[in-house]
Amino acid sequence: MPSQLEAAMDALIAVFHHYSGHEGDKYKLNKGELKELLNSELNDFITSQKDPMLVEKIMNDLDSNKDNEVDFNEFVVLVAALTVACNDFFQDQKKKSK
Ligand SMILES: [Ca+2]
Ligand SMILES: [Ca+2]
Repeated sequence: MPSQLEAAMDALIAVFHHYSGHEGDKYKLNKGELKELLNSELNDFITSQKDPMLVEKIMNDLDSNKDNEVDFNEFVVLVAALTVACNDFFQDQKKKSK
């Protein structure tokens, strides 16, 4: 049995490759693939931002080597940032409920 963290890491890799394999480079997300991933996997986050340019902005922010694709290294930066934001949110909620 993998630990919870190992299962989460496996899931992260599986999700990335599920979308990155659709077009072009199998190991990178182009803008269309990134959009699909965000809409399917992070729909609450995307809709909460109410920003039609959000995918473009995320793409620009993440694509640190400027090849117009998001590789796994770039993708984990997004996941880490969102995870930190979620953790902050839960800590705030906990403080408020005390
Ligand atoms: Ca691809
Ligand atoms: Ca890139």
